[in-house]
Amino acid sequence: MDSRESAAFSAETYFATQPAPPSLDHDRASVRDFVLRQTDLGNKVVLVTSGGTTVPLERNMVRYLDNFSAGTRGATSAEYFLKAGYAVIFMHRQFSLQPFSRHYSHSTNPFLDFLEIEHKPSASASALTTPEITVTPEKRADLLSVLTAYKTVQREGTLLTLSFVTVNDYLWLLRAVSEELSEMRRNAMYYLAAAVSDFFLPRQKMSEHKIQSGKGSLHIEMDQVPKILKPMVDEWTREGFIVSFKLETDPQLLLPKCRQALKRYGHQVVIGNDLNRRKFEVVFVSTNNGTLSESWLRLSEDLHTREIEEDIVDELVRRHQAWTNIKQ
Ligand code: PAZ
Repeated sequence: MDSRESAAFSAETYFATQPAPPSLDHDRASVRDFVLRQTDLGNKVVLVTSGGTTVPLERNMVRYLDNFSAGTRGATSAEYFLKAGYAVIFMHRQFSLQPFSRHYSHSTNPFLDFLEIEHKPSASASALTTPEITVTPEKRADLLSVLTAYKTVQREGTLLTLSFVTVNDYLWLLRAVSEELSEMRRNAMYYLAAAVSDFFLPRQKMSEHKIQSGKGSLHIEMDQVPKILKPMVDEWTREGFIVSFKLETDPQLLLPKCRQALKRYGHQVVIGNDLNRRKFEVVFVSTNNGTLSESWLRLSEDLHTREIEEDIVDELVRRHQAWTNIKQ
């Protein structure tokens, strides 16, 4: 296959030529069980994708390209969807942020700093004191609220967590999860917040072993990752409510790119965000009776303790409700 041919991989060619990850059947079965259970319980289900995908450069991988994303958007949104009564399939990049534990990330808020060792006096004055672990008093209220929500979700079984690393893992898993979730028809939402690589190296072009540095500079020609929103809308999901994200760094490009995506794929909502403003400003682009509608959602500066994902999720829950009310 020469590079010009392969530059236009369709989704069909992609899945016919790239290998499925070994965990795929197991993950698909767990999604099937989850969907059945949530259907019985009468819950709506949202698939949240989160974190960045990698592109390995070698089969025995030493080096890879990575995509920017800490997984904050996905992990935070998943929590608000759970709070709104949704069951959540959280499909995230391995080791990126996760709902609930994200509050105690080891780098920004190390949980060990929340704990104290107390030496309680023993019954007999001569015996050694017994050390006990307690929570720092000023951290207790926050921890209790996160822990209560976490335990409730665990007890109710409303969160299923799956992981990916490479863009190949992501594509195979996304297709499998979407097909299983499509059983829920309009009660399913797809919230695609992961940062997915646009280019990849097909397995057939990958060096088997570590690329050697002796030959001077490195030239790699990558192929384009297929635009999977098209088959997702047309084939993998049935009447599901699909929300994609568009990240740009040039503010002039943000709206045109969102409009283009909506027009090209015909799904329900594109949420645009600028890299440097994404924590306090996003734009919803959708169509209303064939007319393009754009609405900005901004956190005002005095609300810096609020998370924008709470407002994003509120708005989507409202729109999804309207979507489920539409009679076919
Ligand atoms: O994970 P994070 O909070 O650091 O970043 C979230 C995001 C910017 C990756 C997400 O909001 C997004 O825009 N995802 C889609 C990226 C894309 O255009 O492919």
